[in-house]
Amino acid sequence: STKNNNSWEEGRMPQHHDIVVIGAGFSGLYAVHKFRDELGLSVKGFDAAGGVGGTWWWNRYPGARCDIESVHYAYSFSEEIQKRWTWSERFAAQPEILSYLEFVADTLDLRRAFTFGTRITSAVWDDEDHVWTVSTSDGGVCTTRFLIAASGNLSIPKPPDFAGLDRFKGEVYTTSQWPHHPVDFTGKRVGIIGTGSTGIQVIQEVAKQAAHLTVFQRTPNFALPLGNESLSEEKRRWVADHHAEIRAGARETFMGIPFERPEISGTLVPAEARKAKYDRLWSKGGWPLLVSSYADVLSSQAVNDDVADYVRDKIRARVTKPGVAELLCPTDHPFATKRLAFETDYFDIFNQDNVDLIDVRTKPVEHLTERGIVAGGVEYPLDVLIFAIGFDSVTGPLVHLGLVGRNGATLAERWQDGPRNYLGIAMHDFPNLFTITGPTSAVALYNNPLAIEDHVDLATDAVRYTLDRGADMIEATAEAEEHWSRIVNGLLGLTLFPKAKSWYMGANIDGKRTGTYIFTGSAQLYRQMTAEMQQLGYGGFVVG
Ligand code: N01
Repeated sequence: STKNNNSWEEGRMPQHHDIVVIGAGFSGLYAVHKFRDELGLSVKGFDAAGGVGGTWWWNRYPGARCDIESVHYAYSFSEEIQKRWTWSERFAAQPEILSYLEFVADTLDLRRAFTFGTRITSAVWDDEDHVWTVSTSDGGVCTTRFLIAASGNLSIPKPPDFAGLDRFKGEVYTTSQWPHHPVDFTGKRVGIIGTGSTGIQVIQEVAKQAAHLTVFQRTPNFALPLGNESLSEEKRRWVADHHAEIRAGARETFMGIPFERPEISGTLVPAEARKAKYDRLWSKGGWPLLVSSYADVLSSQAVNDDVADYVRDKIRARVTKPGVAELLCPTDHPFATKRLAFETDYFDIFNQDNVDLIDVRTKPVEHLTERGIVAGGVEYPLDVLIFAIGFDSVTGPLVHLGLVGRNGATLAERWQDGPRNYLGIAMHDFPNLFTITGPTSAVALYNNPLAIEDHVDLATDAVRYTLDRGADMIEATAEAEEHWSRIVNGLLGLTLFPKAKSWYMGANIDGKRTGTYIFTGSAQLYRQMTAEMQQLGYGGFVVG
């Protein structure tokens, strides 16, 4: 495969590395550190972005913020990093998280491992030499013994496919490809398509500035109060100094955040007590209403309906424009089966005179004109159009790498009927490849920095295990894949998640097969299963 490559034709052997890491976000940075600084291997990293940060490099839209508390949305592996960094808010905004990742990269001297502004165009397995041949968008080629895909779950934007988009004369932005200069909405008529986590964040900011905002909503989402606040100097210091204590036991919980965890079913609790509990959890802000309410909130329709009713009543209490509150109440999917969104004044902004909500289920977007959007036969004139329409999630980032495994098997073909792998991180016929946060690994419902550390630790251990045995190849067996897929399908089947048309289910992209994309067991269960696999001497893998 390398023989067609330019550098090969010029008679130069492609450069060889022990490890190639794809991505310089939370995953890729930690992977470089582990493989280079702990295992002492030669490591080369690539990222399409202009710098480190991954999702936090790309998603610079106004309002971008993490909805996991800053103390938890951080690495845990280094006591020094935990102590030296302080967070200014309970929930950090994008610029601060990006600065944090830059700080980590500098502290550990990680930037020099990477070539930025460079995409992987293909990676082809060589079954004779047991190496991957990696080609990049700058025309480069290299070989590597092990390939670490740290390309994230939400890094391939869903392309907007609205008729007439090229005719529109106004400004067009996609939230995940936001420009690096500030965008001024003052005096402008802005339209936003998409009301997921991203849309809900950007809408709140634009509504404060724009002359007029039109929100084109297809599906209303459950959005809970975030409860953000800035942290005093004293609190910041305290949090940094007590990091370990605050996070103790986090990995042994459902989401990797030490929330109180109920053991009881909501069906066993009288209505009044349920309401009192919801009130208490609601006032905490963030995830507790989901994670700390009842053990069966994601598996019992009745329990889920009860929480959903509670949230809908909260929406109705805030939205005063006639008819608008009902349009903002989610009714087509159970609570939290689409990823929860979080807000501060999202529902209130719809009471403003300069904000309109258009329901594109009853008034579908027909096309764009030079002046704006035509929906339901009405033209909405716009100066600015913002797409917050999501991603080809979970599998998209891996399929886009152009992976070709043994015997020319492409990942795109292999996953036509949905992803198949072992423990979410390895695949049969794709040896020496580790997919950090891969499909069906514990990540969508597991606090990502900890999930990432777990997956990278596992990949590092697998490589060490292989090399320690004098071997140069490790591969998941087809039987292990089969076994894993029965487990993850079974777990998903116990939940209400299949009832939503969500990215969790692969249902947000036309033509994509819906199915099991996420691990719906707990972080704790996933960790137990991977630990058991390791104790069995890499059970389900062949090392050779
Ligand atoms: O994307 P989404 P996102 N016409 O897919 C709508 C993470 N995140 O970027 O639901 C009209 O959730 C679509 O409508 P529908 C988080 O994991 C985290 O918002 O398909 N509308 C939906 O409303 C999150 O889940 C933070 O009917 C169209 C929206 O666009 C994930 O990223 C912040 C449409 C897409 O919602 C993705 O969130 C932000 C069409 N043709 C994001 N196509 C944190 O705080 C799509 N839509 C950590």
